[in-house]
Amino acid sequence: MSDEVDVPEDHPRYQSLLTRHRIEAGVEKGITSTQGLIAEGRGEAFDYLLGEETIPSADRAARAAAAHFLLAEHPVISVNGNVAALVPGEVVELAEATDADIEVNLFGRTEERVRAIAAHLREYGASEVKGLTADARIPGLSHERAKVDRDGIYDADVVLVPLEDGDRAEALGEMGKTEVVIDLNPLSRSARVATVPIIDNILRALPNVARHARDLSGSPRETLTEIVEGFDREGALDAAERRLREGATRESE
Ligand code: PTJ
Repeated sequence: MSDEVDVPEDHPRYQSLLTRHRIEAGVEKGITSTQGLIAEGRGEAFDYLLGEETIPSADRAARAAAAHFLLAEHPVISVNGNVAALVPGEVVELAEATDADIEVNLFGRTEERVRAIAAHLREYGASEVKGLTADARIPGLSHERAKVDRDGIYDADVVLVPLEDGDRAEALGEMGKTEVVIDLNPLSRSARVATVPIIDNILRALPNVARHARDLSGSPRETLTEIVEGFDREGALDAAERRLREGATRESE
């Protein structure tokens, strides 16, 4: 997508300018909310401090997430307006690599925006996108993110929850689901309660989970279970927070 922005790829801020451009284009296309612009700025600040790279603990988290997805009976990738704008092709790729469903779930939910996001994901190759039926609710949530499809997130055993600092991950946990969270902020509410917090930019994290899923596909269930059980969630959160506070000075990431 190098022709998306009018700056050379070797520009030091190329990735961040490209990201901003995608979010802006998402707002213009009616898939991203204006709040999404603010969320993007917040994420960018954390990525700057993180060194705009995947730290080793985030890579281990991505591998554990891939193992969870491959072990799952019914994995679902939840998509909001920022995710749809930033990584539509990567969402479809991960869904294909792990046989997962894709479901649109929005904080600022309007039927029009759910439909626009579903159409956008289909343009990138998604065969089916859930989220329009919204015939079930996540118990304990009063806002629009509670609305889910009965045969989608409601029925899922593993849910990928990217880019939301909120209470849905905790409510999904209370339903007995495993949540994989992608968020650049290790202090976000969602990251703090996740079974697997991946503290990384979604632009790097999603392709990384898909790559691990492809590497691990065909592995025996015992191998996948060992990866899942060996993952240290507290350690991953601590390592990311240390990187943010101290920079790349430690080897224990
Ligand atoms: O499309 P909707 O209506 O569902 O609304 C979505 C937004 C993102 C607007 C809504 O969920 C929101 O307001 O989110 P917050 O509370 O700002 O949280 C977004 C989180 O995502 C923050 O913790 C950011 O650090 C993080 N974040 C932002 N961009 C990225 C990111 N994490 C990973 N990769 C990014 N590119």
